[in-house]
Amino acid sequence: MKTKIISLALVIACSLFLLAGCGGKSSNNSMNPTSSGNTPVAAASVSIENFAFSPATVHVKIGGTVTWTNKDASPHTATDLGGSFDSGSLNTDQTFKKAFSTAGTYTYHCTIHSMMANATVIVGN
Ligand SMILES: [Cu+2]
Repeated sequence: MKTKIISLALVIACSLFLLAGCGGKSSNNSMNPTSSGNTPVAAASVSIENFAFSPATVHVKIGGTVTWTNKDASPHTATDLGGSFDSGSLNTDQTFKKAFSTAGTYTYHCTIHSMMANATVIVGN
């Protein structure tokens, strides 16, 4: 009987957590008007916050850098689907910096959370 109540509490806690994650994600994307600007920058920053990459798209010059910072309590990764970079697991406030010398569009995701997908780094002058 006691175990049943504990499992039920766990299920409810998990559902609340998922809902909170989704809410944070959707409200976050509209907050960054500079995200997908057409002008490439020499250095871009991406914060990983509320289970989302913010901004989801950055545009850097060839040779430019992108720095990711994990602002969540949960660990995250920034992992290129094409294999050209992988931050490994970043804990709270840890950063990962990558220089891009080849033009292209790099789509990356978090290997820990499948819903954190389709973020991009666009490299080109
Ligand atoms: Cu993650």
